[in-house]
Amino acid sequence: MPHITRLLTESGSPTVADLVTRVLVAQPIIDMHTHLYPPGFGHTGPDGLMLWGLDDLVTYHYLVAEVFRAVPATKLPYAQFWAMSKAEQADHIWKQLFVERTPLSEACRGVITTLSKLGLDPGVKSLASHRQWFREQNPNDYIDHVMALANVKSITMTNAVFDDNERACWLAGIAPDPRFKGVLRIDPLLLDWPTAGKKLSAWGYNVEEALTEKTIREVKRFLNEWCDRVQAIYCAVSLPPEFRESPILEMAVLPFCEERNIPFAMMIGSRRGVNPELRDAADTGGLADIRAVTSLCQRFPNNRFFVTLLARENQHELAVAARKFGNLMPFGCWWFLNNPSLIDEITRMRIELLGTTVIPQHSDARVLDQLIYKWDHSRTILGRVLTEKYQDLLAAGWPLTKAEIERDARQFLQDNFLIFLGG
Ligand code: HDL
Ligand code: ZN
Repeated sequence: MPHITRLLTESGSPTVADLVTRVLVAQPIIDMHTHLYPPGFGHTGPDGLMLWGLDDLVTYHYLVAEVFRAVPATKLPYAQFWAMSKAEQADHIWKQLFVERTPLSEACRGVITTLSKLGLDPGVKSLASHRQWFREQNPNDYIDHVMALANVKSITMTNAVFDDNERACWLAGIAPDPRFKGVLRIDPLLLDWPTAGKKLSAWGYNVEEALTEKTIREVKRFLNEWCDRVQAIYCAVSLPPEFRESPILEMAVLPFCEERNIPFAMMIGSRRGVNPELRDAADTGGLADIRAVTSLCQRFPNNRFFVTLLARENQHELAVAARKFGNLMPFGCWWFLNNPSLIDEITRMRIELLGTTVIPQHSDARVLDQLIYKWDHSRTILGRVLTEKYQDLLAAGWPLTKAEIERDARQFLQDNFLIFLGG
């Protein structure tokens, strides 16, 4: 009996695609990079860090950028848009991108998928009819509901310690929420050490601009105290395309991460604020230099590096670099790459070069509800790519089993992350 026939007979699936889909849907996910927060960080009003529900979903910064293409600032000035209430902004976006135009973009389709999966009619002309349903949701229970719908078992946060609002929350005392894991995000420390150093001094760390032994010791104390406070499972930074090296990274951060035995995540390629009027949507991306990554992997063999790059053109060399360094873990299709055509291309390339030893996706969700669509869409694409790869393997004579497909799904969607965390 041909292997494919045995596989399908044993699994009771009519096709390989059906079997792969069922296995991926059933596999709980550990989402290794999001901007989500539990309710304790505030879940309403302009300072609430937990974004959730209809108006946050529709005013996602990706959609803000897109609506200013449909109605340019010459017609609706940025200041006039930002003066609107969040509901008024959402109504404007809904009218322009979902009623006057077909919601074909990935960010638009995501809202449609989310509403449909929540059991709400995505074809409404006005959002008003859905607002009552969201008002009836309890934010804490809603987190469980969304995680169940998305089959996400753990949400990894991005805890920006240099953000005054978030830092104040932590200093006021935040009860840990087992559904959320902390990550210490330290962009200013690497991007503008002189300014960051002054803040550390104000916070009671005895540092000076010169990277003296005392300063390095105090920077490590800062990192240690905040990793304890947020219970960070790794440290992270987003770096511009021009990033080549950083003394503070090499003298303080990486030695600290090695001593604490936690990975360091570098997200390289973000060019901040090209259009500041768009606020969170102000940024664009650029080509990074893979040598900045390989140099660190080579010179810091006892450190572990999660790396994601923002330029499509960097993806192949990142995958090749990962063949050279076991302490390099490529992850996700980040930001402007988180679109079906590019997720397909990148995932296919990574599996062909690295097999099951990568982390194919993170959601980067900023609004809780987005977990539903970001993972539904990514599971579909991962399933399509894996189906093709399994069919190729079966054609080569491999006696593929359902248990192997389940093991692979577990590695891709949780174990590769957990194992790399533990070192
Ligand atoms: O720096 C980052 O972590 C990026 O993901 C930015 O937050 C970006 O604005 C974003 O949300 N991308 O999806
Ligand atoms: Zn992010």
